[in-house]
Amino acid sequence: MAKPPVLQNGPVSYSGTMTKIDELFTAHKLWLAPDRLALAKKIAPEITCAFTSGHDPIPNEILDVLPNLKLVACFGVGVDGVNVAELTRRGITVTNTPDVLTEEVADLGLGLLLATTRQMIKGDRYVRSGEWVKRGNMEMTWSLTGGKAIGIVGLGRIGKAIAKRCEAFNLKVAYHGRSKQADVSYRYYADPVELARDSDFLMIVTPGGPGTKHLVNARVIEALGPNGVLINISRGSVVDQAALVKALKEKKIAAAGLDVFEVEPCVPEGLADMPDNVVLQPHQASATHETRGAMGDLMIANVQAFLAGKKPLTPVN
Ligand code: 8YV
Repeated sequence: MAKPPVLQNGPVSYSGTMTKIDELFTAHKLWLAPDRLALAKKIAPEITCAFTSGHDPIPNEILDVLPNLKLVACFGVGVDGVNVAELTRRGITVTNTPDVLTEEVADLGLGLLLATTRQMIKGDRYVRSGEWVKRGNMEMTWSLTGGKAIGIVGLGRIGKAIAKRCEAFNLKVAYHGRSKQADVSYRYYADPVELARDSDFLMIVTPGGPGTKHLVNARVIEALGPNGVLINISRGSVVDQAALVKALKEKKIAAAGLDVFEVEPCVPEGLADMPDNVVLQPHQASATHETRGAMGDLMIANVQAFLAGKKPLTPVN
């Protein structure tokens, strides 16, 4: 039986999924085409579905020549990089891959909190460089436990999974979001500045996009205080990166652990040249074989459901 045709806007960040797409579909790979518009026009009559990562939108000039496109399936839970409003206006359903990555991302969030607060990456360098032999024990770090307070910015599925892990670390959990959630017992803060003021650690988990751009601004960062630790596993756009660098350099906060950046994969020198109190990760919170495989399977399942005349599994619009 012929493999159904789909448009693949760009590669997704798991090779197993790329292989599966080629096994199951006749995938027209737009990003490899010498003339993307010409390819789109040529395949337009047969294209009803497209795959894309959550980071790169399908250009409007391409959408204009795909009148039969009805579903865009994204690889990732965050779709701030995809033009959802435009796709909705055109009557195109957008799907993402929630839930299958929740625990993985929460694990990395706690791992980054631990690694940053206890300076584990610095410790690794300290041993490898011979400093331990030369200088003896590394200087003390900060405690993560003992009833310290963590503020979670964005108590969604991932935020709640992080909160559960924080309770196991005896951390007092509070959160900020658009509104108070009736079904959680954690203290709610309508103002992120006040949440930061009352927290030792600030964990940024909220979705990216225009509504959260620089939500964590200089005032929020400085309210965290000189012993404060900021962790960002959401989107680089949520934190004012220049303000963060300034606060770190001026020791207005103690440390930061970052898995996401305003312009990836570019990391400003200001962050890269503070190895002792800044831990950097290459946007890898969901990057395990198990989780990226599950994300790819869910993305594919959305397209298969649509092609079988059923409702997509995880629509966002
Ligand atoms: C992406 C992510 O899937 O799910 C998200 O929103 O940020 C990641 O898990 C990854 O960047 C691959 O595009």
